[in-house]
Amino acid sequence: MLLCAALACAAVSAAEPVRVIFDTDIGNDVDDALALAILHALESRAEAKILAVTITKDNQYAAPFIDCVDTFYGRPDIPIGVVKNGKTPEDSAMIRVPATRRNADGSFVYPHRITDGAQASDAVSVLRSVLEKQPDASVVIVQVGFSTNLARLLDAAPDLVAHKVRLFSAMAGAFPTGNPEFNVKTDIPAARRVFRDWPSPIVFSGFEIGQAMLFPGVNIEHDFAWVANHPVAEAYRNYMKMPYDRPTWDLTAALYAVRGDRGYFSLSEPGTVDVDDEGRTVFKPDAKGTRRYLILDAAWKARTLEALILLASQPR
Ligand SMILES: [Ca+2]
Repeated sequence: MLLCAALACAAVSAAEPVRVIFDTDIGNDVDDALALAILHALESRAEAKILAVTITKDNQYAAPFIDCVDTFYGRPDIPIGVVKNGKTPEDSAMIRVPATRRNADGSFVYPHRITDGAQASDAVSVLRSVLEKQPDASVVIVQVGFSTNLARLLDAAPDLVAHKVRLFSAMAGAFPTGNPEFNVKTDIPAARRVFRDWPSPIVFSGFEIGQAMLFPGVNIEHDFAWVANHPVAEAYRNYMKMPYDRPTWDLTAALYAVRGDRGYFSLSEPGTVDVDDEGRTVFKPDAKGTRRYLILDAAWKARTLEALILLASQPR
């Protein structure tokens, strides 16, 4: 009797998967690809549900690469939206090589349907149509690139954002102070708009968090070897000369978005975040503020990094 009661209790209290939208500048650094792998692993564990992937790197191979990864994990129907007239159009081998590599018979090594970003829908349209279908206060946005898409969404549909989004998990800035960080300084007006006006709480993973935990390049060769061709491992090999270790910036924002209650990080006091003209994030403590930043406790660092490595390389 007691056992049945306990099981019934566990069944009804099982958490719903976290509804995630992943907004990425995929192609500018390899941590975006590892972060997407983590979200897929968390979806396989029924902890997350990837509602859409939207892209802020305005390059033709960004959407095809995302399509490769989503299809690789068995989820080819996740909506993909691309920025129009966006930042950083530069070529990137980490997305171009996996998205174009073919087998001897001419088929793609990583099957995908979008072969040019021009075929994909506009990111703001995708964000709107996906959010409209979600319950109120249910969606977590993981933004690991520039704020271009989310600033445009906030301009276009502020009420939709206010109703549907529960949390905004951003890899951006440096805390409590630091140099202008790439994701912020690449689109300063958009970052300023989002970090000042976004209606839900925002939790920042600053530059210093990912910098303190390096993804070991050796794990790319060992832990992803369960399959002959892995699009994320291939992206890693094409980003820089192997072997190299790389900061886990975007991975930390993805992990926090889904497992925010697992003690991988602690949180700063609440406050406000403004962006100065050089792209620095300026945090001001404020008891009524809704912005916080992650703090990495030394005692938890090894455990948190191990979670990132295991989830990123988890077999599908
Ligand atoms: Ca990124």
